[in-house]
Amino acid sequence: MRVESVRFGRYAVPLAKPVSDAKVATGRQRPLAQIDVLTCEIVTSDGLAGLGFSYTTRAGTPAQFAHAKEVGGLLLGEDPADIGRIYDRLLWAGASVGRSGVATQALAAVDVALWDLKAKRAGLPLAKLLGAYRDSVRVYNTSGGYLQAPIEEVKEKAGQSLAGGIGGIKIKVGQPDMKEDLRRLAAVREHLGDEVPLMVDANQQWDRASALRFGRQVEDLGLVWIEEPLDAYDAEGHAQLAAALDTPIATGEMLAGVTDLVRLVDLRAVDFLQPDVPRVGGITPYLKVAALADHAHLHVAPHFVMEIHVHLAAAYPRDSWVEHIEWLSPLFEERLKIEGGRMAVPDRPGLGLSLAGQAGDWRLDEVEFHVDGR
Ligand code: SMN
Ligand code: MG
Repeated sequence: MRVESVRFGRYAVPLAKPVSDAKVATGRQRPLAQIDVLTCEIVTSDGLAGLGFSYTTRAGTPAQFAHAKEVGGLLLGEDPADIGRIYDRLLWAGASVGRSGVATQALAAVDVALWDLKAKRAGLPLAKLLGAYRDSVRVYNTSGGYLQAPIEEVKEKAGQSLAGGIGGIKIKVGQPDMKEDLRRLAAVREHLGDEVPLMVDANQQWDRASALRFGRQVEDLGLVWIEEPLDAYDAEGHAQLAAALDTPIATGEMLAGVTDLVRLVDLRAVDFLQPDVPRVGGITPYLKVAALADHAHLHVAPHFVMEIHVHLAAAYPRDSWVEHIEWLSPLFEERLKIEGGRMAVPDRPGLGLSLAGQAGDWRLDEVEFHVDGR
Protein backbone atom coordinates (compact mmCIF):
# COMPACT_ATOMS: atom_id res chain seq x y z
CA MET A 1 0.00 0.00 0.00
CA ARG A 2 1.40 3.39 -1.01
CA VAL A 3 0.33 6.99 -0.68
CA GLU A 4 -1.08 7.98 -4.06
CA SER A 5 -2.36 11.47 -3.36
CA VAL A 6 -2.42 14.05 -0.59
CA ARG A 7 -4.74 17.04 -0.42
CA PHE A 8 -4.53 19.92 2.04
CA GLY A 9 -7.43 22.31 2.56
CA ARG A 10 -7.67 25.52 4.53
CA TYR A 11 -11.03 26.40 6.03
CA ALA A 12 -12.57 29.15 8.17
CA VAL A 13 -15.55 27.83 10.13
CA PRO A 14 -17.68 30.62 11.64
CA LEU A 15 -19.03 30.30 15.18
CA ALA A 16 -22.76 30.86 15.68
CA LYS A 17 -21.84 33.79 17.98
CA PRO A 18 -18.42 35.27 18.85
CA VAL A 19 -17.15 34.20 22.30
CA SER A 20 -14.95 35.96 24.84
CA ASP A 21 -12.72 34.44 27.49
CA ALA A 22 -10.44 36.18 29.99
CA LYS A 23 -7.88 36.97 27.28
CA VAL A 24 -10.53 39.18 25.71
CA ALA A 25 -11.67 40.62 29.06
CA THR A 26 -8.08 41.74 29.79
CA GLY A 27 -7.74 43.27 26.31
CA ARG A 28 -5.15 40.83 25.00
CA GLN A 29 -7.25 39.28 22.25
CA ARG A 30 -10.33 40.04 20.22
CA PRO A 31 -13.49 37.89 20.60
CA LEU A 32 -13.24 34.56 18.80
CA ALA A 33 -15.57 34.48 15.78
CA GLN A 34 -14.25 31.52 13.76
CA ILE A 35 -12.05 28.46 13.92
CA ASP A 36 -9.44 28.06 11.18
CA VAL A 37 -8.76 24.52 10.08
CA LEU A 38 -6.09 22.77 8.01
CA THR A 39 -7.29 19.42 6.64
CA CYS A 40 -5.21 16.60 5.18
CA GLU A 41 -6.76 13.87 3.03
CA ILE A 42 -4.52 10.97 2.05
CA VAL A 43 -5.57 8.43 -0.57
CA THR A 44 -3.69 5.14 -0.99
CA SER A 45 -2.98 2.89 -3.97
CA ASP A 46 -5.68 0.47 -2.79
CA GLY A 47 -8.30 3.15 -2.42
CA LEU A 48 -8.35 3.76 1.35
CA ALA A 49 -8.67 7.37 2.48
CA GLY A 50 -7.43 8.97 5.71
CA LEU A 51 -8.61 12.31 7.07
CA GLY A 52 -6.70 14.48 9.52
CA PHE A 53 -6.87 18.08 10.62
CA SER A 54 -5.28 20.79 12.67
CA TYR A 55 -6.72 24.13 13.80
CA THR A 56 -5.88 27.57 15.07
CA THR A 57 -7.76 30.42 16.67
CA ARG A 58 -7.21 33.98 15.40
CA ALA A 59 -3.93 33.38 13.48
CA GLY A 60 -1.69 30.63 12.18
CA THR A 61 -3.60 28.41 9.74
CA PRO A 62 -2.32 30.21 6.59
CA ALA A 63 1.24 29.55 7.83
CA GLN A 64 0.40 25.90 8.58
CA PHE A 65 -1.05 25.56 5.09
CA ALA A 66 2.09 27.08 3.56
CA HIS A 67 4.28 24.62 5.49
CA ALA A 68 2.12 21.66 4.46
CA LYS A 69 2.38 22.82 0.84
CA GLU A 70 6.16 22.89 1.12
CA VAL A 71 6.72 19.43 2.63
CA GLY A 72 3.50 17.51 1.82
CA GLY A 73 4.83 16.10 -1.47
CA LEU A 74 7.29 13.94 0.51
CA LEU A 75 4.39 11.67 1.47
CA LEU A 76 3.89 10.39 -2.07
CA GLY A 77 4.91 6.76 -2.52
CA GLU A 78 5.35 6.16 1.22
CA ASP A 79 3.75 3.22 3.01
CA PRO A 80 1.22 5.10 5.20
CA ALA A 81 1.61 2.49 7.96
CA ASP A 82 5.15 3.74 8.63
CA ILE A 83 3.97 6.70 10.66
CA GLY A 84 7.12 7.06 12.74
CA ARG A 85 9.42 7.23 9.74
CA ILE A 86 7.13 9.53 7.78
CA TYR A 87 6.76 11.90 10.73
CA ASP A 88 10.52 11.95 11.15
CA ARG A 89 11.04 12.67 7.47
CA LEU A 90 8.64 15.60 7.49
CA LEU A 91 10.10 16.88 10.74
CA TRP A 92 13.61 16.87 9.31
CA ALA A 93 12.41 18.51 6.11
CA GLY A 94 11.30 21.43 8.26
CA ALA A 95 13.98 21.15 10.95
CA SER A 96 15.00 24.75 10.42
CA VAL A 97 11.68 25.92 11.91
CA GLY A 98 11.87 23.67 14.95
CA ARG A 99 10.00 20.85 16.65
CA SER A 100 7.06 22.83 17.97
CA GLY A 101 4.58 25.41 16.81
CA VAL A 102 3.23 26.20 13.36
CA ALA A 103 5.35 23.68 11.45
CA THR A 104 4.58 20.68 13.65
CA GLN A 105 0.94 21.75 13.84
CA ALA A 106 0.89 21.41 10.04
CA LEU A 107 2.38 17.92 10.50
CA ALA A 108 -0.41 17.19 12.99
CA ALA A 109 -2.95 17.18 10.15
CA VAL A 110 -0.80 14.63 8.27
CA ASP A 111 -0.14 12.51 11.36
CA VAL A 112 -3.84 12.35 12.28
CA ALA A 113 -4.69 11.31 8.71
CA LEU A 114 -2.04 8.54 8.89
CA TRP A 115 -3.44 7.22 12.19
CA ASP A 116 -6.95 7.38 10.74
CA LEU A 117 -5.72 5.32 7.78
CA LYS A 118 -3.90 2.81 9.97
CA ALA A 119 -7.04 2.20 12.04
CA LYS A 120 -9.20 1.95 8.93
CA ARG A 121 -6.77 -0.56 7.43
CA ALA A 122 -7.11 -2.62 10.63
CA GLY A 123 -10.90 -2.25 10.51
CA LEU A 124 -10.89 -0.74 14.03
CA PRO A 125 -11.92 2.52 15.67
CA LEU A 126 -8.73 4.43 16.52
CA ALA A 127 -9.32 3.92 20.28
CA LYS A 128 -9.26 0.15 19.80
CA LEU A 129 -6.20 0.24 17.56
CA LEU A 130 -4.38 2.13 20.33
CA GLY A 131 -5.72 -0.19 23.02
CA ALA A 132 -8.92 1.10 24.62
CA TYR A 133 -9.81 0.93 28.32
CA ARG A 134 -13.48 1.88 27.81
CA ASP A 135 -15.98 2.56 25.04
CA SER A 136 -17.16 5.94 26.32
CA VAL A 137 -15.57 8.88 28.13
CA ARG A 138 -16.96 11.44 30.59
CA VAL A 139 -17.80 14.66 28.80
CA TYR A 140 -18.20 18.26 29.94
CA ASN A 141 -19.41 21.30 28.04
CA THR A 142 -17.48 24.56 27.65
CA SER A 143 -19.20 26.53 24.91
CA GLY A 144 -22.07 27.80 27.11
CA GLY A 145 -19.82 29.28 29.80
CA TYR A 146 -18.02 32.15 28.04
CA LEU A 147 -17.73 35.61 29.57
CA GLN A 148 -19.80 37.56 27.05
CA ALA A 149 -22.86 35.50 28.07
CA PRO A 150 -25.00 37.01 30.86
CA ILE A 151 -25.24 34.69 33.85
CA GLU A 152 -28.86 33.80 33.11
CA GLU A 153 -27.79 32.56 29.67
CA VAL A 154 -24.90 30.55 31.19
CA LYS A 155 -27.32 28.85 33.58
CA GLU A 156 -29.82 28.14 30.82
CA LYS A 157 -27.15 26.68 28.51
CA ALA A 158 -25.78 24.54 31.36
CA GLY A 159 -29.27 23.16 31.98
CA GLN A 160 -29.66 22.37 28.26
CA SER A 161 -26.27 20.63 28.18
CA LEU A 162 -27.10 18.45 31.18
CA ALA A 163 -30.54 17.63 29.76
CA GLY A 164 -28.77 16.56 26.54
CA GLY A 165 -26.63 14.03 28.43
CA ILE A 166 -23.48 16.09 29.13
CA GLY A 167 -21.84 15.19 32.46
CA GLY A 168 -20.12 18.41 33.58
CA ILE A 169 -20.01 22.17 33.01
CA LYS A 170 -17.03 24.49 32.60
CA ILE A 171 -17.31 28.25 32.92
CA LYS A 172 -14.82 30.99 32.15
CA VAL A 173 -13.28 33.15 34.88
CA GLY A 174 -10.18 35.41 35.00
CA GLN A 175 -11.90 38.77 34.56
CA PRO A 176 -10.16 41.93 35.79
CA ASP A 177 -12.63 42.00 38.73
CA MET A 178 -12.28 38.70 40.60
CA LYS A 179 -15.40 39.43 42.61
CA GLU A 180 -17.40 39.22 39.40
CA ASP A 181 -15.89 35.77 38.70
CA LEU A 182 -16.82 34.63 42.20
CA ARG A 183 -20.39 35.93 41.85
CA ARG A 184 -20.91 34.12 38.53
CA LEU A 185 -19.35 30.92 39.82
CA ALA A 186 -21.48 30.94 43.00
CA ALA A 187 -24.61 31.53 40.91
CA VAL A 188 -23.81 28.60 38.61
CA ARG A 189 -22.95 26.29 41.53
CA GLU A 190 -26.22 27.19 43.24
CA HIS A 191 -28.17 26.66 40.02
CA LEU A 192 -26.59 23.27 39.31
CA GLY A 193 -26.52 21.97 42.89
CA ASP A 194 -23.53 20.36 44.57
CA GLU A 195 -23.47 17.13 42.57
CA VAL A 196 -22.88 18.41 39.03
CA PRO A 197 -19.17 18.34 38.12
CA LEU A 198 -18.07 21.95 37.59
CA MET A 199 -14.77 23.35 36.25
CA VAL A 200 -13.45 26.90 35.80
CA ASP A 201 -11.01 28.19 33.17
CA ALA A 202 -9.03 31.41 33.74
CA ASN A 203 -7.16 31.30 30.41
CA GLN A 204 -3.83 32.34 31.97
CA GLN A 205 -4.93 35.74 33.25
CA TRP A 206 -3.86 35.63 36.92
CA ASP A 207 -0.52 36.16 38.59
CA ARG A 208 0.55 33.65 41.24
CA ALA A 209 -0.89 35.60 44.19
CA SER A 210 -4.28 36.16 42.51
CA ALA A 211 -4.54 32.52 41.52
CA LEU A 212 -3.84 31.41 45.06
CA ARG A 213 -6.36 33.92 46.44
CA PHE A 214 -9.02 32.66 44.00
CA GLY A 215 -8.18 29.03 44.70
CA ARG A 216 -8.50 29.49 48.47
CA GLN A 217 -11.87 31.18 48.11
CA VAL A 218 -13.37 28.38 46.04
CA GLU A 219 -12.00 25.33 47.89
CA ASP A 220 -15.43 24.38 49.24
CA LEU A 221 -17.18 24.56 45.84
CA GLY A 222 -15.88 21.10 45.00
CA LEU A 223 -14.55 22.09 41.57
CA VAL A 224 -13.26 19.31 39.33
CA TRP A 225 -10.37 21.61 38.43
CA ILE A 226 -9.12 25.17 38.06
CA GLU A 227 -7.81 25.47 34.50
CA GLU A 228 -4.99 27.73 33.27
CA PRO A 229 -4.81 29.82 36.43
CA LEU A 230 -1.37 31.13 35.39
CA ASP A 231 0.71 31.85 32.34
CA ALA A 232 0.89 28.65 30.28
CA TYR A 233 4.69 28.53 30.62
CA ASP A 234 4.81 29.09 34.39
CA ALA A 235 5.31 25.43 35.27
CA GLU A 236 6.85 26.21 38.69
CA GLY A 237 3.92 28.48 39.56
CA HIS A 238 1.44 25.75 38.66
CA ALA A 239 3.39 23.27 40.78
CA GLN A 240 3.28 25.60 43.80
CA LEU A 241 -0.44 26.18 43.31
CA ALA A 242 -1.16 22.47 42.93
CA ALA A 243 0.71 21.81 46.17
CA ALA A 244 -1.08 24.62 48.03
CA LEU A 245 -4.67 23.83 47.01
CA ASP A 246 -6.96 20.85 47.45
CA THR A 247 -8.76 21.74 44.21
CA PRO A 248 -7.02 20.04 41.28
CA ILE A 249 -5.08 22.17 38.77
CA ALA A 250 -5.31 21.71 34.99
CA THR A 251 -3.25 23.18 32.18
CA GLY A 252 -1.38 22.33 28.99
CA GLU A 253 -3.64 23.38 26.11
CA MET A 254 -1.35 26.19 24.90
CA LEU A 255 1.81 24.12 24.81
CA ALA A 256 2.85 23.38 21.27
CA GLY A 257 5.57 20.77 21.76
CA VAL A 258 6.33 17.61 23.72
CA THR A 259 9.16 19.17 25.75
CA ASP A 260 6.95 21.89 27.22
CA LEU A 261 4.20 19.45 28.21
CA VAL A 262 6.63 16.97 29.72
CA ARG A 263 7.99 19.76 31.92
CA LEU A 264 4.54 20.00 33.55
CA VAL A 265 4.70 16.26 34.21
CA ASP A 266 8.27 16.37 35.54
CA LEU A 267 7.51 19.23 37.94
CA ARG A 268 4.19 17.66 39.05
CA ALA A 269 2.64 20.98 38.07
CA VAL A 270 -0.84 19.63 37.33
CA ASP A 271 -3.43 17.10 38.43
CA PHE A 272 -5.05 17.11 34.98
CA LEU A 273 -2.75 17.49 31.97
CA GLN A 274 -4.52 18.99 28.95
CA PRO A 275 -2.62 18.22 25.74
CA ASP A 276 -4.21 19.04 22.41
CA VAL A 277 -3.40 16.79 19.43
CA PRO A 278 -3.32 19.50 16.74
CA ARG A 279 -1.37 21.93 18.93
CA VAL A 280 1.25 19.42 20.08
CA GLY A 281 1.93 18.22 16.56
CA GLY A 282 -0.31 15.18 16.17
CA ILE A 283 -1.23 11.87 17.74
CA THR A 284 2.38 10.61 17.59
CA PRO A 285 3.77 13.30 19.94
CA TYR A 286 0.56 13.25 22.03
CA LEU A 287 1.12 9.56 22.77
CA LYS A 288 4.63 10.30 24.08
CA VAL A 289 3.20 12.91 26.44
CA ALA A 290 0.34 10.63 27.53
CA ALA A 291 2.73 7.75 28.30
CA LEU A 292 4.80 9.98 30.59
CA ALA A 293 1.69 11.46 32.23
CA ASP A 294 0.42 7.96 32.91
CA HIS A 295 3.76 6.92 34.35
CA ALA A 296 3.46 9.90 36.74
CA HIS A 297 -0.11 8.84 37.69
CA LEU A 298 -1.69 12.01 36.30
CA HIS A 299 -5.10 12.49 34.77
CA VAL A 300 -5.20 13.53 31.12
CA ALA A 301 -8.14 15.66 30.01
CA PRO A 302 -7.38 16.58 26.40
CA HIS A 303 -8.26 20.07 25.21
CA PHE A 304 -11.01 20.81 22.61
CA VAL A 305 -11.19 18.68 19.37
CA MET A 306 -13.50 16.04 20.87
CA GLU A 307 -13.63 14.35 17.45
CA ILE A 308 -10.04 13.10 17.89
CA HIS A 309 -9.70 13.18 21.67
CA VAL A 310 -12.60 10.85 22.43
CA HIS A 311 -10.44 8.05 20.99
CA LEU A 312 -7.31 9.07 22.91
CA ALA A 313 -9.13 9.54 26.22
CA ALA A 314 -10.67 6.09 25.83
CA ALA A 315 -7.18 4.66 25.33
CA TYR A 316 -5.73 6.32 28.47
CA PRO A 317 -5.66 4.26 31.70
CA ARG A 318 -7.51 6.71 33.98
CA ASP A 319 -11.07 7.64 33.04
CA SER A 320 -11.01 11.41 32.67
CA TRP A 321 -12.92 13.99 30.64
CA VAL A 322 -13.26 15.09 27.04
CA GLU A 323 -14.30 18.63 26.25
CA HIS A 324 -17.53 19.18 24.35
CA ILE A 325 -17.29 22.19 22.05
CA GLU A 326 -19.40 21.89 18.92
CA TRP A 327 -17.47 24.43 16.81
CA LEU A 328 -15.91 21.93 14.39
CA SER A 329 -19.06 19.83 13.99
CA PRO A 330 -20.27 21.59 10.80
CA LEU A 331 -17.17 20.29 8.99
CA PHE A 332 -18.11 16.66 9.52
CA GLU A 333 -20.90 14.39 8.38
CA GLU A 334 -21.10 12.41 11.63
CA ARG A 335 -22.24 13.40 15.13
CA LEU A 336 -20.80 12.03 18.39
CA LYS A 337 -23.25 10.25 20.70
CA ILE A 338 -23.62 11.66 24.20
CA GLU A 339 -25.61 9.93 26.90
CA GLY A 340 -25.55 9.59 30.69
CA GLY A 341 -22.68 12.07 31.09
CA ARG A 342 -20.46 10.26 28.61
CA MET A 343 -19.41 10.50 24.98
CA ALA A 344 -19.38 7.20 23.10
CA VAL A 345 -16.33 6.23 21.08
CA PRO A 346 -17.57 5.91 17.49
CA ASP A 347 -17.65 2.27 16.37
CA ARG A 348 -16.69 3.15 12.80
CA PRO A 349 -13.12 2.35 11.65
CA GLY A 350 -10.51 5.09 12.09
CA LEU A 351 -11.60 8.36 13.63
CA GLY A 352 -15.04 7.69 12.17
CA LEU A 353 -15.15 11.07 10.45
CA SER A 354 -15.79 12.28 6.93
CA LEU A 355 -15.88 15.81 5.59
CA ALA A 356 -19.42 17.13 5.17
CA GLY A 357 -20.58 18.20 1.72
CA GLN A 358 -21.19 21.71 3.07
CA ALA A 359 -17.56 22.00 4.26
CA GLY A 360 -16.68 23.34 0.80
CA ASP A 361 -18.59 26.51 1.70
CA TRP A 362 -15.83 27.45 4.19
CA ARG A 363 -12.82 26.39 2.12
CA LEU A 364 -10.41 29.23 1.39
CA ASP A 365 -7.54 27.35 -0.23
CA GLU A 366 -6.59 23.88 -1.46
CA VAL A 367 -3.52 22.07 -2.81
CA GLU A 368 -3.13 18.50 -4.03
CA PHE A 369 -0.12 16.25 -4.67
CA HIS A 370 -0.47 13.14 -6.83
CA VAL A 371 2.05 10.40 -7.65
CA ASP A 372 1.72 10.83 -11.39
CA GLY A 373 2.16 14.57 -11.06
CA ARG A 374 -1.49 15.40 -11.73
C1 SMN B 1 -10.43 26.92 24.40
C2 SMN B 1 -9.39 27.52 23.74
C3 SMN B 1 -9.22 27.38 22.35
C4 SMN B 1 -10.10 26.61 21.62
C5 SMN B 1 -11.13 26.00 22.28
C6 SMN B 1 -11.30 26.15 23.66
C7 SMN B 1 -10.59 27.07 25.91
C8 SMN B 1 -10.97 25.81 26.61
O1 SMN B 1 -9.52 27.58 26.58
O2 SMN B 1 -10.13 25.24 27.27
O3 SMN B 1 -12.10 25.43 26.50
MG1 MG C 1 -8.93 26.19 28.48
